[in-house]
Amino acid sequence: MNTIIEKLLNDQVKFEAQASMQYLAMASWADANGFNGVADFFYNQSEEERVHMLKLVKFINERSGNVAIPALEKPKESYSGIIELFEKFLQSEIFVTEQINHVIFESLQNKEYSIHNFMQWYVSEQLEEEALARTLLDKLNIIGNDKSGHYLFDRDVNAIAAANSKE
Ligand code: OFO
Repeated sequence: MNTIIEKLLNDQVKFEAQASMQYLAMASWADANGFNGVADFFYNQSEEERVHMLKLVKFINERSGNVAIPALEKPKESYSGIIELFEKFLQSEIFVTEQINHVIFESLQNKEYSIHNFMQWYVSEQLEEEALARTLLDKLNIIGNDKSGHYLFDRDVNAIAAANSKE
């Protein structure tokens, strides 16, 4: 495997793993602070990111590349409230999208068309996740700091997410 691409795919393994651990920390914070719906939402997101990471690990191995399982940074653990949680979610998704775009750019530069093809799955995934993060954050910004609004958001977050993914 082209060494530039191998390095970029390994970096992407780290970003997906980092997102998974970040969402796990966010789920745990929500769980500990009485937001059970938000906690379930982020437990699921954490699981999804782990799947994204695994898909890359398996792909690199299938293509006879070398996988370097990365050390991760400690995720942020405490939050001022659920608005900050969803701001962090959107920021994290935007960051991952930028990194995926970089892998795609380099695959084309290096004429690695099968990598380019493989990465298209991540492009669609990011489109959905960024849209979801924006929708949920928009809703929270409408609600503002109203506690009963947060209660209803927490109760409905999984339904909102499911409805959004069908749009
Ligand atoms: Fe891995 O899908 Fe978002 O970050």
